[in-house]
Amino acid sequence: MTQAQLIQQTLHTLAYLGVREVCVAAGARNAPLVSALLASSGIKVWNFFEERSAAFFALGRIMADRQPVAVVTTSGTAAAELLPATIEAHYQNLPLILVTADRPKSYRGSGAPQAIEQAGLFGVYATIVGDWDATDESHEGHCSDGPMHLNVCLDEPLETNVPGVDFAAAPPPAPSEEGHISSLECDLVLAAGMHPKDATEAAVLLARLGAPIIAEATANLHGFPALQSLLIPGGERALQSARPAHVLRIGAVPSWRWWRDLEALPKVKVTNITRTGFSGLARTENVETLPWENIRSTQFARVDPPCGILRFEPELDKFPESEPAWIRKIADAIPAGSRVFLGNSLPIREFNLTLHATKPGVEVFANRGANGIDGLISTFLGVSAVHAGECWLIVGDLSTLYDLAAPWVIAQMEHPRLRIVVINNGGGKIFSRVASLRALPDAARNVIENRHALSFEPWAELWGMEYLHTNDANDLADLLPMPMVIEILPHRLQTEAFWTDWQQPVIRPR
Ligand SMILES: Cc1ncc(C[n+]2csc(CCOP(=O)(O)OP(=O)(O)O)c2C)c(N)n1
Repeated sequence: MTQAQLIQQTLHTLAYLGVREVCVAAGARNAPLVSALLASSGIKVWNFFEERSAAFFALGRIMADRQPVAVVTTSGTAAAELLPATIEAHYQNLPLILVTADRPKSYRGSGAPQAIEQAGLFGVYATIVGDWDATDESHEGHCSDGPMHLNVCLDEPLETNVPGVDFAAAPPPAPSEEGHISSLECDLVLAAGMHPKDATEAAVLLARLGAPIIAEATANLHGFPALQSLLIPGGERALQSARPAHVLRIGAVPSWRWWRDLEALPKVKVTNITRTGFSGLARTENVETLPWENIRSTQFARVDPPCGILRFEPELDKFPESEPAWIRKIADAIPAGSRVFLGNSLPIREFNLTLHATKPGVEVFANRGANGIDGLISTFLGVSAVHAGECWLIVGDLSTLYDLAAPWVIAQMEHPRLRIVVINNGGGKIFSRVASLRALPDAARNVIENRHALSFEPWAELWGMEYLHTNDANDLADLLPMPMVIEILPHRLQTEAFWTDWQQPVIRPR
C-alpha cells in the first residue's frame, strides 16, 4: 500500500467511525495526515500547538455532542501527551479516537530520534485498531465503546499532497441500543453525570418511581418540575441520615464521600444504570450494573418503608464570604440557557452542596471519570466550543495552573461567551478538609497544599481575556459577551467556620 493510500484509508476509517470533528497538533511526521484532513470536506478541524489540550478539548466536544472526535498527533512524546484525556475518556466510556503518526516499524526499540514505542502506548485505556504501516493491508475500521488508537507508520518522503475525502459521504454508524430490561426495587436514588438528553429520559422513570433523589448538578435533573418534591437538598449531610435498603445509582459515579463508604455496607443493595459499564464500587456483593437502556423499564418499584432521609439546606447567610456561599452566588448569577462545567476537587462538591434549583436550559458537565484536576479548562472549552449561550467554568487555582495553555483554541470559537471563574483559595484547599492532613505541621501542609499567592490577571492578559477580580456578586450580572476570567478570593476564616458548622453530626428526629 502506498503512503497516499494509507492516509486515505485512515481518513475513511475515521469517517466510518462517525468522526466529523478532529483536533490536530501538527509536527512533521503527521503533516501528511493534517494536510489531507485540511483538504477534506465534511470535517471540522481544530488546531493546537500541544497535544494534551487538544485531547481534553476533543473529550469536551464528545461530552457535549455525543459524537466521536479524533485527535491527531505527530510521533514521540507528542503521542504520550494524550494519555490523561484517554484515561478520562475510558472511564466515561467516550469515543475519543487517537491517531498517532509514527516512524516505520523498523525503528522500534532503536532509540532513533522521535521514535518511541507507540504501538500499544495507551495500554488498557484504548482499543487498538491495527498497527498500520505502508505494507500492512488489514485495515478494518470498527466502532467500539471508549477510546480507540490508530497508530499510523509513515516513512519518508512524507507526502503532503494526498487528496482529502468527503467525511459526509460515510453513513453514520448504527447506534447500539441493546439492554435487558430488569425489574428492581429501590428506596433511594443517587444521580450524577448525565448528558441532558439522558437526564430527560431518566426524569420520566424517577417521577414514576417516587423515591427520594440525591442528585449532583451534573445529573441535570434540577430543572424538572415533576422531580422538585423528590430532590433532597443537602447532599453529603442529608446522606448521613439515610438508611437505605436498596440504592439505585444512575449516570456517573457520584462524588459524595457516602458513595465510597458504601463499600463497607455490603447489605445495602446497589443497582447501577450507567453508560460507562463501571460499577464505581470495588465490592461485588449485592451490586449489579445494568446498561443504560434499562432506564426505560416499567418494572421499577419503590421500597417501603422509605429510607428516612432528612433535608438539609446550608446556612450560607451566616458565612456570606465563605467559599460555599460564593459558589451559591456564582450559581445564582449563571443565566438560563448556559452551559456549566464544574472543576474537580472543591468546586464540584461545593456546587453540589449549595445546589437548590437550576434555571431553564442550564446544562452541567464535569470530568468525573478519573477525577483529575488536569485538562479541566480544555475540556470546558470543548464542551463550550459551539454553544451560543454563556459558558461558565468554576475551577480551583491549582487546576487552573495545570491547564494554562488551554485558551489557545478560543480564537477559533465563534461565540466565546466564556466565564472562567477561578476560586483562588491559594492552593489545594481540599486537603485542609481531610482530618489526618489537617493534623500535620504547617511546613508539611504547605507542601501538600502547594500554598501560593499567585494572581491570574497576567494569565488573562496573555490570552486577551477580560479580567475581573471582585468581592461583590452584583458584578457577576450582565457580563460583557466575551471571554472573561473572574477571580474570586473567598474568606478563609469564614470558610473554615462554615465547614465546622456544616459538619455537625446529623441528629435524627424521633
Ligand atoms: C492530575 C491530578 N493530580 C493530582 C490530583 C490530586 N488532587 C486532588 S484535588 C487537588 C488540589 C486541587 O486544588 P485546586 O484546584 O486549587 O482546588 P481546591 O481544592 O483548592 O478547590 C489535587 C492536587 C488530581 N486529582 N489530579
